[in-house]
Amino acid sequence: MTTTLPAHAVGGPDLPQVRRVSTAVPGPRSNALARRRAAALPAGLASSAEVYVAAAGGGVVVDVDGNSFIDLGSGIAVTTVGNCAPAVVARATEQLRRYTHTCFLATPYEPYLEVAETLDRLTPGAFEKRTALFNTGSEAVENAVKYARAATGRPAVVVFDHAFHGRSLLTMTMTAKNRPYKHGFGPFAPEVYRAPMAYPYRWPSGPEHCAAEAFAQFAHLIDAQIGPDQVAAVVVEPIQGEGGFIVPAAGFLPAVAEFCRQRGILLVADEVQTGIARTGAWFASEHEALVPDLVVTAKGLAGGLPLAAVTGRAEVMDAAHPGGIGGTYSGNPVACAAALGVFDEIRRHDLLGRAHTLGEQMVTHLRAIAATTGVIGEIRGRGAMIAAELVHPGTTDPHHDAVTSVTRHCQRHGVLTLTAGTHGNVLRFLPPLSMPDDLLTEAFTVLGEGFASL
Ligand code: PLZ
Repeated sequence: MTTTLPAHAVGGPDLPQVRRVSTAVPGPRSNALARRRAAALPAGLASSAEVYVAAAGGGVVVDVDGNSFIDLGSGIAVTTVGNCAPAVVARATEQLRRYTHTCFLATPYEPYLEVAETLDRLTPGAFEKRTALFNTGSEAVENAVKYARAATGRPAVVVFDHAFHGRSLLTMTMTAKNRPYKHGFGPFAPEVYRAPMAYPYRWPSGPEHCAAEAFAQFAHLIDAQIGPDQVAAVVVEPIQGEGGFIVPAAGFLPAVAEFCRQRGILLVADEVQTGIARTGAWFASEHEALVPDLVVTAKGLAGGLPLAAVTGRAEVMDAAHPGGIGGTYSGNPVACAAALGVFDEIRRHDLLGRAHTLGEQMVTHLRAIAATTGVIGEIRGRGAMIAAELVHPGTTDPHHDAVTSVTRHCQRHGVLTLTAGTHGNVLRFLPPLSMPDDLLTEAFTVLGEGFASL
């Protein structure tokens, strides 16, 4: 049985930009697909929404029952330039007609070079750089560690509390949270060490001590416990994504960077969630003038096609021997063409500026909601990467149930949101930058009603 799609099931910005819920959520067609799913897919694959997609574009996702949802998730920070963005569709379509794959390791092609040249130019740092392409964020993080080990000859990797770096063996090990990511999947990879994150809202002695104390503990871990000459790399998200949009206390990341520089430890910025215009800069590292040795990108890079990259200092990237790095699909030509379309869209529509504007609007809406409820402990983030951490009123105790109930309210009323945080108590907002102002306002009105109904 195949579900018949609604007639308007063509995505992109021409999709009617409306919120419309005309069935129960999920509707009958989504329910039919859910029954097929239960019989065909394993339980370990979970989805946060119960509706199945027919088309998406601009600021909406339309489901197979014809309901139109305002999208505050962008497929987990991927469709930053909008779903089916015109330049992405045009470039990818043209590429699909030429060749779909040759394998860059077998017969190379120009679109790969163009993506690499662009990232070499755009990433922080005036030095000579190189870029290698991969398929997923996990794969790229894993390869960044391979480069760092090859270049330094050292084994250890230092990561932080609340980090998310992926689901492969090494990157699952680097990820902090046990459930759902690690539970039952060990043993884990060796030589991964974890330092506290400078998380101002939850720093025990108060936010004003956060940067200095977190840095002291980080330095102690490396200098006293691991040994600085054993550490290949420190891998850090400039704003932690899955961890709950934690913006490290000001000054912490620059101190970490200087510490690494003095000890020959490579600084790897995992910009998989923050990179490519999301925070109002090409890279979130720029907000604190951080110049990482290696930058990892994925998600927003190719507008929804699987593409990831490691960009870094030429001498580090050239340390891995010829043939030591690769993969059958890495840097697929259709995904590369899509990435070139993403760069076009960002420039053409000043999406860095748009990320700032959307972010300011979201913060304003959230502050208004916070004034009417006791459960918003903190509003934080940068650009179009904004979150609200929910707590039991009058405390900082995580309020997971409030997140679940607001999320459910939003979904039933035509707004798709995502959650995050080690305690699952963070609502995160990642609208596509193609979101019209009025739709964003409408989404936050629905969100406010969700809070009011708690
Ligand atoms: N690094 C900073 O945010 C992916 C995870 C979804 P992949 N985040 C979404 C899930 O539950 O698996 C992510 C990230 C950061 C690495 C990754 C991993 O990227 O493309 O999912 O492998």
